[in-house]
Amino acid sequence: IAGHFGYRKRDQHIWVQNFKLCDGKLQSPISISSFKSITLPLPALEIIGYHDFLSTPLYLKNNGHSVVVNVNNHFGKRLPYIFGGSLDINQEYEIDHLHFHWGAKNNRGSEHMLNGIRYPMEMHIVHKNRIYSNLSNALNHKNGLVVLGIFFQLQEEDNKSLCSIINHLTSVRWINNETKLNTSITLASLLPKNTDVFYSYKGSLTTPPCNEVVTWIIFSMPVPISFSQLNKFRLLSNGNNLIADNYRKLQNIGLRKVYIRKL
Ligand code: SG4
Ligand code: ZN
Repeated sequence: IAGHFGYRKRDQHIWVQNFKLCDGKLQSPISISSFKSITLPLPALEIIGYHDFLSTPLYLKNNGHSVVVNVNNHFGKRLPYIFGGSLDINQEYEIDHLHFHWGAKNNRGSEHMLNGIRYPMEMHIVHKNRIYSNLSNALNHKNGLVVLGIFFQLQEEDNKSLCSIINHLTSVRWINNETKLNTSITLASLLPKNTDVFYSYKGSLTTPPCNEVVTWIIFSMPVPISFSQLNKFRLLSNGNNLIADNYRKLQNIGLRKVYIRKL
């Protein structure tokens, strides 16, 4: 969708020259602080179909900016979707794809920061409003997308739930490489154990064209990943450079409010 853009400091500075929206007032990512967030008595986020195995074949692709698992629509089967929480009543958002942002070093990689912490990786599960026919149409509407943000935290042991994806990373080392996963996955296995506590705010795509159409939902609890698993993401390349450090610099919160749902 976006064409060429880079993540180095001098590259990020010129995003706005080619993509005017990147200069807006509702940009992402931001630094989130639990103290500065507004507690709301929000209902739980309803997460439907996340325990079902995704329809196969599932494709893993290196698009030069990230590695993406595309979720395809399967005739007769409803895509996993979300509603409730901080989302407008009666609006349902169905999954489109998921992708990752990671660092070359353990002290960086996540796009959002939470209470001063930058995690080594952040996963985005991108959902589009069911009223729009596809992702590019949704990008033209303020209520077009909801992205779930999930932080990863290093631990000693492998996270078994990530194996089906990580085992295939060597097959998508180079830009535009695509491979079929040989086992299906459930989205539930990729979520934190606890999804009751989350932050929500109005923002944008964190990449060009930076459309301000995203309701962000960031889970407070991180998901574990081992050092050796994270290292496999770090080998991915866009042809000229490693993809690692594919996170956008923090954007101003401005007049926005960040809400938190607690138990
Ligand atoms: C990544 O580059 C994805 O590969 C893109 O997905 C995604 O664009 C982009 O990030 C921005 O998404 O959740 N980080 S983000 O704000 O979802 C879109 C595809 O190009 C439009 C499919
Ligand atoms: Zn993302």
